[in-house]
Amino acid sequence: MKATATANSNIALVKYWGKRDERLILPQNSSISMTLDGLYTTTTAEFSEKHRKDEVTIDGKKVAGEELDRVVRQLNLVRRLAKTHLSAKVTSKNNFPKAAGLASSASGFAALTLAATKALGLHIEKKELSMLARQGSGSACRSIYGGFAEWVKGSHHDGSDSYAKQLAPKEHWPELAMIVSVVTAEEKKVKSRAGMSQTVANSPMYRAWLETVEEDLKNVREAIMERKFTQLGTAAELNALKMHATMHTTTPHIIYWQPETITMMKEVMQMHEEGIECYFTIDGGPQVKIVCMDKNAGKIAKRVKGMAEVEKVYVCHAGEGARLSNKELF
Ligand code: 2P0
Repeated sequence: MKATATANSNIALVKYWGKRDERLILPQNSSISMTLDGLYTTTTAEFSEKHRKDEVTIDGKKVAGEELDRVVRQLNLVRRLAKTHLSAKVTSKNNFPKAAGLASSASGFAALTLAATKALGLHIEKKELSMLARQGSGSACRSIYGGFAEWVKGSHHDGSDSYAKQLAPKEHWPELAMIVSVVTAEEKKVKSRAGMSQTVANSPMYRAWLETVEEDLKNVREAIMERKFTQLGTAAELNALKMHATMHTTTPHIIYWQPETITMMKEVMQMHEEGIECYFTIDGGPQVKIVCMDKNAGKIAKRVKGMAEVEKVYVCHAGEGARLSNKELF
């Protein structure tokens, strides 16, 4: 009745931005991501009569309110499948700052879903596991897989065809790197969930996002399969800027960028001009992630570490999918 799982965070190269069903977490568009080796969450879940109610601790702090409700909802999904009413104790640890635009909800809900299903003795195929994880947090469905994953948006109302699948394992492209820099580790004020919903409701750019995202998906999918770095970086950078354009033009506007974010984007452009080919991508937060080839990763990381704006740098490559672990947290 107790299990531990680790899942890595993932960064989208074509972003998930907008839902068509908020309860089931069904997206407006498909998305493609790279699972990162350097950023991960480990979660232990135990179901037992001795727990009177669900108790959740993340990074040493007991969680309450909306954060607790989201975990309890996910536990309820798993309990329903296992036909049990047992309460759970859940302890989770991230090796990076959470809720700062580094996809902690992706690794967090992927690890939670795997640990909870295993603890209750359920044997679930990856596709189904990704659909379960999706209902905790959309991007979590992609963290079930290592390497490169696509979350296929699906069209059914019940979400039965909205799941992630692997495009290529991590061994497919070890020469690709992603440098994740942290410019401010503060938790963000507008969560992605609220930002996304408001953008769909009133950004005049949202229609353009949907009209052009299929092209980005095609370019990024092909770039991954054929290991075409320039095509990958160009398409991913454009896609991130388009997503932020929808946020900048929603009312009230959402601007996740900090002055440090712009400085970092300019630095990436400068390095690129100097002949160090690299591209940026940015999610629901101020952090800039740099896509580059491994041969340049050391040089780029050194430049970035030297910037006053940057607090921390993680040099990542494609990482593993969600997996069971024997390192129990309690
Ligand atoms: C992504 N993001 O594809 C996009 C890009 C943020 C920007 O997935 O409401 O925490 O839990 O489904 O997964 C962040 O959104 O949102 C996200 P919910 P989630 O990575």
